[in-house]
Amino acid sequence: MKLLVQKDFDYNKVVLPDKELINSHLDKYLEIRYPQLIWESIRYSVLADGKRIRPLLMLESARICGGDIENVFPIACALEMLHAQSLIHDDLPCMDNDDYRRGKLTNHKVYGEAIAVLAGDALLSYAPKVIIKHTPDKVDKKVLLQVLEEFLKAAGPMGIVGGQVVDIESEEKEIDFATFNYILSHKTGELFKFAMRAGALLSGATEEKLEALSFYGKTIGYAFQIADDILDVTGTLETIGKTPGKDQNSKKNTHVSLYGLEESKKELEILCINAQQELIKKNINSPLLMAIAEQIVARVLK
Ligand code: GRG
Repeated sequence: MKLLVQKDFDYNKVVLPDKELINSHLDKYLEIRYPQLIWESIRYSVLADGKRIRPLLMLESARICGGDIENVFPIACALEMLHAQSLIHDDLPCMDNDDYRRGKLTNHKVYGEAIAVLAGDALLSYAPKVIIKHTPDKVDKKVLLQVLEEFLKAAGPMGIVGGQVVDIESEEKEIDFATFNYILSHKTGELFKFAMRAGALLSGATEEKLEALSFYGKTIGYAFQIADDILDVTGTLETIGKTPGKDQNSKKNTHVSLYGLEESKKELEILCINAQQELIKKNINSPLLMAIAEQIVARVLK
């Protein structure tokens, strides 16, 4: 099986309108209030130039399930806020200790550690508030509650926090595949899976479609982390927007440190092929989802 390439599909051009809509909603939700300093610090990180891959996936998942994307923006933006929070905290001296993120100085380098911690904390509690306050009334409350529960699960010790804890615990240790698998699927896979599930749930998807989209999300999320591990070795500050070589310096268990660069590239491609094939098998027609799987591979080969 081969990775399917979308001919004449200009990814950046196709996603631009949605990216602009996501950014304008984020800008609106994060208007500056009192105390100004915390909102400035939050806006500095959230509105910085990120790929917005998670909210883009959520919008597409809703579209292909026949949903109204107006219902999805608050949750898509809350997910981007949660992601930004994880980046702010991940960059702190007590975690990965990085000076650069999204091509500029990290939050704590500009605002200091105390405000960076608080910006993360504030985002974590403000994001669910955005979901509750801004999701249109026409969304079924039972569905909204399920989405909210899945959001909080993905954000907490059964999701991204759990992944990060096992990642930290495993530094400088030999770990088995089950432990490594847990790290990747929780640290990164959970937010991708949630993106696909939330879009589908809000759009009344059938159980079969929901399962297929969940599989796609968790598979490309896992692949995305392998790509991130590869780029930590092969990328530069200019291409990845953060300091390369951090994983090796902190003796982290990454796909590359465990299996080598070539094996990691192969595994990345296999996962993205599997994600594409799942869509084909379940008759889910989305040139964008096909292209995203392809882009994850293309990014590391550039
Ligand atoms: C969520 C409560 C809570 C705590 C966070 C710090 C932490 C716990 C988790 C770290 C998780 C982490 C940083 C995983 C790496 C995921 C990853 C590949 C990030 C890069 O994502 P991109 O490439 O970044 O989408 P942009 O900048 O484009 O958005």
